[in-house]
Amino acid sequence: MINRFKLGLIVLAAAILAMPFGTAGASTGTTRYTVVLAGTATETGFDLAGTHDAALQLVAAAGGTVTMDLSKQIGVLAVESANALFLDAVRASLLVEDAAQEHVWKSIPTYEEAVGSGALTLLDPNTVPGGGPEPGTEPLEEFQWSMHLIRSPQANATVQAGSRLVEVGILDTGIDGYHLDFVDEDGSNVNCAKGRDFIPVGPGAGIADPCTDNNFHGTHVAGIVAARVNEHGVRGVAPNVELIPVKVCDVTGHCYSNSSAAAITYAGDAKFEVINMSYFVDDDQFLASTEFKCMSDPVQRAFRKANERAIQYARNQGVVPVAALGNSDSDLAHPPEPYENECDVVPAETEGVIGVMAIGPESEKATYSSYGFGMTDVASPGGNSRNRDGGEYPGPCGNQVLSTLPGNVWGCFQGTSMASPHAAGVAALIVSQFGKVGTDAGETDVRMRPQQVEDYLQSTTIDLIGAGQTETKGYDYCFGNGRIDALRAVLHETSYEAFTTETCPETQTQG
Ligand SMILES: [Ca+2]
Ligand SMILES: [Ca+2]
Ligand SMILES: [Ca+2]
Repeated sequence: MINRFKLGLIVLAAAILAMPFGTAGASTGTTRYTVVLAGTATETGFDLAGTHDAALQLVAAAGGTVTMDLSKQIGVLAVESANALFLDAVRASLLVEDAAQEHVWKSIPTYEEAVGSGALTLLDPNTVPGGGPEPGTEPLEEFQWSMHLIRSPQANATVQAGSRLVEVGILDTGIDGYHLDFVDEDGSNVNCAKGRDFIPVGPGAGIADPCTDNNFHGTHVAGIVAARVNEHGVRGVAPNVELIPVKVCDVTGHCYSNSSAAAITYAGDAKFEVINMSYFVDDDQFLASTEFKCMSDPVQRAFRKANERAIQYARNQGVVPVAALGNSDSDLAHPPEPYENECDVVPAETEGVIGVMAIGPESEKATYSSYGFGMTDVASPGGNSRNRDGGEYPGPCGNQVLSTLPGNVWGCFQGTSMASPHAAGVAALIVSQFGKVGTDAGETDVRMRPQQVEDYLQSTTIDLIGAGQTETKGYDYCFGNGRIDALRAVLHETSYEAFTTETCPETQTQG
């Protein structure tokens, strides 16, 4: 294990140095496209009405090479082509509903950018509480305000710490599957063999191994869901569930539309119980890419259809999709001019996805967190760096979230990216506690309808009320259904409970 770790660290460092920042193109001379085929979504997949072969012939005749065939599940082809007229050729066919150049966007910083800007701080390994940890707690658990806020240690100790049969797909930059904090006497709870790397060949691809995190983001997210209770580092919300690394974002922090659609589809094929998607668009990098994706724009429409069909497919296969709402402090129900409300943040606003906003240690809205009536489903700890009246939360991370980083390191980071995996972890605890174990094609699986998991998550929250804001009693535009609570969730405790916190920014209208 130690040798493996050292090797991994050296290779990782070399890989990062070799990667130029801000580049995320297709292999030389070719362009990547998303081709959305005409047909009908069904309960089990996508019905092309017998046109599959014709569609493949059409793409080939237009000079395209299919790199990922998702037609059976969602009627989408990922294509590379060097033909400048490829789009004109396929768009002219009735077999094609939409086709566009693939969306690529920068969703997260590189490791160097995050450390350089001070957003990511590494924990000094000597920073352990005076006198050592409390008996029965993890060495760094005292600094994990986020876990205490949602009462996951109590839920784990008294009711449910997660079933190894429950698989949580981490759609991100990969997971350092050899990190000490995922290992106990039963081995690592990161399933590298079931992991997938959907990053296209290119300068940001990094090491093509789902259990090597070429960035840092995926490992931090994964530790929040399921770092083990193993006398190392931290604990996750659901320490005993299985983590599956699925790469959709690369070394440079760019995420790929086709990779996202393929990863969500794969989660459905593999019947993961929960997926976490802590990626979203908040940076204009490509084709005037914006946070909001509009159906009126042909490029954004292809992106949306591919990913929305994938979410629907995955849900039909029993997957609970959980996503970060974004870090631009936007009211997603009232997008700024010139956007209409039909323009969505994808995947957070997609039908069937649990949208998660971020709160700080006092349950206050994190200054950066996006929100919006009908868009926010739950509030979850993501960290909040602004100085509060009461100062910082005690500990090396202050008001940020402490979790795992590649190379047996731990560190502090914040964002709705951190809020979402806390909610995904509670969803995984709910499935572990209330799901039915069954056997499907020789594989043991846990089943619980995604709608029911969502209902359990949302009906056991603690209502958050902005001080003096009567309209934030009950469901509201800012905190959604309220703060997730792991203990109430595993007990299915739905009695009304409320907590009054700071006021939220005014929204234009209610509803
Ligand atoms: Ca641990
Ligand atoms: Ca499963
Ligand atoms: Ca409320």
